[in-house]
Amino acid sequence: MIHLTFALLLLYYYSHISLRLAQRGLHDQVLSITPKTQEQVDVLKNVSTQYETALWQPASPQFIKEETQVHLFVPANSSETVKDLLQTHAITHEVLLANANELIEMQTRNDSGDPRSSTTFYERYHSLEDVYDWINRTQQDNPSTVKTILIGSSSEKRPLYVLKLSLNNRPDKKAMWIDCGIHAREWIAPAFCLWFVQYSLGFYRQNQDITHILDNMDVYVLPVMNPDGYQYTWTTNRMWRKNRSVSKSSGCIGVDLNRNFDANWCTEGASNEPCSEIYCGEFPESEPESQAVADFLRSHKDSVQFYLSIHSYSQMLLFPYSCTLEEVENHRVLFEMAEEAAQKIRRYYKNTYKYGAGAKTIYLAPGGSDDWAYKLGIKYSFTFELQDRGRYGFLLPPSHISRACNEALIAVKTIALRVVEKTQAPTNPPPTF
Ligand code: 9B3
Ligand code: ZN
Ligand code: ZN
Repeated sequence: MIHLTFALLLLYYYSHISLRLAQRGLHDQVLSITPKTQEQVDVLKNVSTQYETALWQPASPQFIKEETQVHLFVPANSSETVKDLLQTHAITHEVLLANANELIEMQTRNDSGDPRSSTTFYERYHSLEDVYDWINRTQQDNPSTVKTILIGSSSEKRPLYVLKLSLNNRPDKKAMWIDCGIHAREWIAPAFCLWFVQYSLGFYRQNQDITHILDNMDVYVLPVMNPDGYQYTWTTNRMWRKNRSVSKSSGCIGVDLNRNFDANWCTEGASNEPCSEIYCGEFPESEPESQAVADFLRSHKDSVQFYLSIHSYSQMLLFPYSCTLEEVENHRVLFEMAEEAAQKIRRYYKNTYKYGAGAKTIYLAPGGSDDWAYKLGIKYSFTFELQDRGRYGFLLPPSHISRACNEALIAVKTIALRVVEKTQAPTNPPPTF
């Protein structure tokens, strides 16, 4: 009896402690902070580099400026220190996500597929192992239309597989390329690549638009361009962005693959500091992942007309250039394509996407894959930033996957149809919208 009372007392005592810890924000949290003065900007730059935080937005502390929102992931163990520091400098913050751990748990739950769960495979996030398994199954189940092509391997020697969807054998067929998951923590991106493949295979000859697209173009899909980083976000650090190659000089890990391409490489908007989140690498294409993609596209540049790279978050349809404020020669055409795609998303999904040249719409940033592909000669080149605009950020709940992918899909179809229209005289009449 005494023991039971004691145990109950203990239980009572500890439940109060954990309640108090929770109230003081001792979960991993995401804060939204808008610095008002240069001093506050400097404090934030310090906080985001010195503490165990992860900057969600902007991509690097160098872009923090007055009157623009900063989204900062703050792990529980730094929470008090960071909040005290903000308070000392009279910096106000809002809590965007009060309990990030809960969301992370939600995203990795029942990955292997509980047969009783009501969501489909495509409405969940998948571990790297599951993605590889899915690639295998997809190819085996569609032997006449899907091929897997090994284009290279990652720095930790994981294979980089591209799926080639070829729904008919017309001669001299053009092609489009989609890559997902350059950045490890942007989980909605690989989810979109899987979604797109499944939709293409399932709705060919059902949906007029996808039929017209696939009749005129083969599709190359790289579901995870950065498998090492993706794996690392599942096992160790959900907020990891770069790949996992080791820098000899500093011991820091990771190159930002979207700063490693040969397009005004490592100029303003990238960093030559290996510990930075936007480290450009030792030289252009120094990383096996970017080199594999660049080699593949170089050897297929005559057929590939449309390049697309999927990222998150912030809801933007971007096209070159990001690496300079100069306009590309076909700026007007790309702008109109993005505009039409954004209008469709607004009409069908009541959601807003910004669109425009990267440098003017998001930030000046060199070394990106879309700019490089454009310079290679792929004149229809885009980067999509999918949902959301910061409510959940990189931790978009699985229940949002379907909407996020469907709206991106409508944008892809809209642009792909225009590319088909512009790059070949169609043998079928083009579809009516
Ligand atoms: C960046 C560059 Cl360098 C580019 N060419 N196109 C898009 C972006 C934005 C993404 C990035 O790498 O920072 C957003 Se996550
Ligand atoms: Zn990204
Ligand atoms: Zn992004």
